[in-house]
Amino acid sequence: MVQGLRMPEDFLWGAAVAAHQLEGAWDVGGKGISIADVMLAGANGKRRVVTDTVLPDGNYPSHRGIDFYHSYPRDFKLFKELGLKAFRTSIAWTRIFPNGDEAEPNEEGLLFYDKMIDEMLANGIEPVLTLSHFEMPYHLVTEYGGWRNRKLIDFFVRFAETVIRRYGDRVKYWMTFNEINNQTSWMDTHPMLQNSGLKDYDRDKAQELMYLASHHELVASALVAKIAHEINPDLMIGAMIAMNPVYPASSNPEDILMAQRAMQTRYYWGDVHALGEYPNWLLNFWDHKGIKIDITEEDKKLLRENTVDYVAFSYYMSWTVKSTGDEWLEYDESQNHGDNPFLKKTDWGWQIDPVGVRWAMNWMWDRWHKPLFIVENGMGAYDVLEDDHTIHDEYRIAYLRDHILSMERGVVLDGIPLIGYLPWSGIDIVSASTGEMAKRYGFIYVDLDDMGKGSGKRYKKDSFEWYQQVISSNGESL
Ligand code: BGP
Repeated sequence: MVQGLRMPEDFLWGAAVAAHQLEGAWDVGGKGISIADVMLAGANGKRRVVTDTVLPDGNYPSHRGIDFYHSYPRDFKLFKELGLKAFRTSIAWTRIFPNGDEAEPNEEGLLFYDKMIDEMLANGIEPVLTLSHFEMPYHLVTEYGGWRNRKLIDFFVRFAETVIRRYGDRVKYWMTFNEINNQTSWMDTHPMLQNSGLKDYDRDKAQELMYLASHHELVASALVAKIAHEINPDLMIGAMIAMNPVYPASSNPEDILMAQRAMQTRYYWGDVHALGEYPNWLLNFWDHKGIKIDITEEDKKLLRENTVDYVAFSYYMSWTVKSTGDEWLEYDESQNHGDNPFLKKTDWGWQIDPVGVRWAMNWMWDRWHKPLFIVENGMGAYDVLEDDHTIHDEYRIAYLRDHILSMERGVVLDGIPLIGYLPWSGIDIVSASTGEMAKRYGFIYVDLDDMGKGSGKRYKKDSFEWYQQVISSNGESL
C-alpha cells in the first residue's frame, strides 16, 4: 500500500452504476421501453446502434444487464463487505412512467425502488440517485421528438417530483441529468435520439437542436431543484458533468486561447446550472451562427433562482486541442487530440491522467464555488478470471490509487470541498458506449460475456480487498 492523505470523517466513499446498465428485467413490473432498450450492442468496441424497434434476434444488453433487478439484495451484501458508505444508481424513468406521458405513475415500479433503497439503507449504504441516465422513455422520442420539445420539461418534472416525494425522506443526494454536457460529443449518435429525435445527421441542424434540447433540460433541472427544495430544503440537488480537461497542445498562446474556449464550450452547462445564466460568449456565438433558442424571461428567472447545490462529475481522461485560426474559436470534440506524449492510454484509447483530477477540481471550484462530488472514475479493462476464480487487476488498482491521491491533494492541500468519491462501477456492468460486458470496471467480477451468456456468478477481484483498505483507512492507505 502507498501513503495517502486522510480525508474528512464524513467523506462518502462509494461506487456508482446506472439502471439500464445492470438491472436487466427490461419488460418486467410494467416497465416501458427506454431508449437504451432499442440500442443494439456495438461490435468490437464500436458505439452502440439505435434501432427503430426491438428486433427478435438483436443483442440488446440492457435487456439482461447483470440481472441486478433480482440480485440486488445479494449484491448489496457484497458492497457492505467492501465497506461502501454510498452507492449511486439511477431510477429508470420507464419503471415509473412507462411511456413518459401518463398522468399517474406505475406503483409496481415505485415499489421496486422503495425496496432497493431500503435494502441499501439496511446495509448502511447511503443512496445517491440520478434521475436521467441515458434511459428516457422511447415513446417520448417517437411521439414528441425528444428534448427538442418543450413539453418534455413537464413530463420530466412530473417524474422527478413523483420520485422525490416518494423517496425524499430516505435519499438526500439527487442529480438531474447524467453527463448533461456529453451531448456535444454524441450529437450524431444516441443522445441525438435521446435529446432531439433527429436521426439523419446534419451538423448545423444537430448543433442547433442540441442547444435547444439542452436548454429544455437545464430549465427542467432548475424546476426540479425548486420543487425539491419546497418539499425539503435539506435535499441536495446536483448537476452532473462529464469532466475532461482540455489542455492546450503547446504553449503557443493561440493554442491556449483555443483550449480556454474548448473548456467554455464543454462546460457552459455547468455555468447555467451553478451560476444561473448563459455566458456572453455563447449568446454571441449563437447570433453569429444564426442559432435561435427561445429563452423566455420566466426561464431566465428560474435558472437564476434555482442553481444547483453541488456539482457532481465523472472523470476518466483528458484531451488536448490546437488552434484552428478561427476568430470565433468554434470548438467540437472532433478537434481533440488523444496523443498527449505524457500520458498512457487504456485498451479503449482513453488517456490516463490522474493529475487532471486535481486540475479539474480547482478549475470547477474557482469557477462555480459549489461543493463537488466525484460520481464516476475508473478504468475499463479486459479482466481475466483465473481457474481458481481470482482476478488480478493490479492495473485497476494503479489507476484508482493515482487518481485518489490526486483527489486527496485537491481536498487536503487545496481545500476544495468534495462530498465523496464513487468510482465506476463497483461491480461489472454493461458498457454504456459499446454495450460490451468485456469492458469491465468493477471490484466484483460478473461471469457474463458480451452476449449476456455465463453463470452470472460474482467473484471478488484483487481491487476489492485494496478498496476495502482505502475506505477503512479513510484514504490514508492506498
Ligand atoms: C460515462 C457514463 C456511464 C459509463 C461510463 C463509462 O460516460 O455516464 O454510464 O458507462 O461513462 O463508459 P463506458 O461504459 O462506455 O466505458
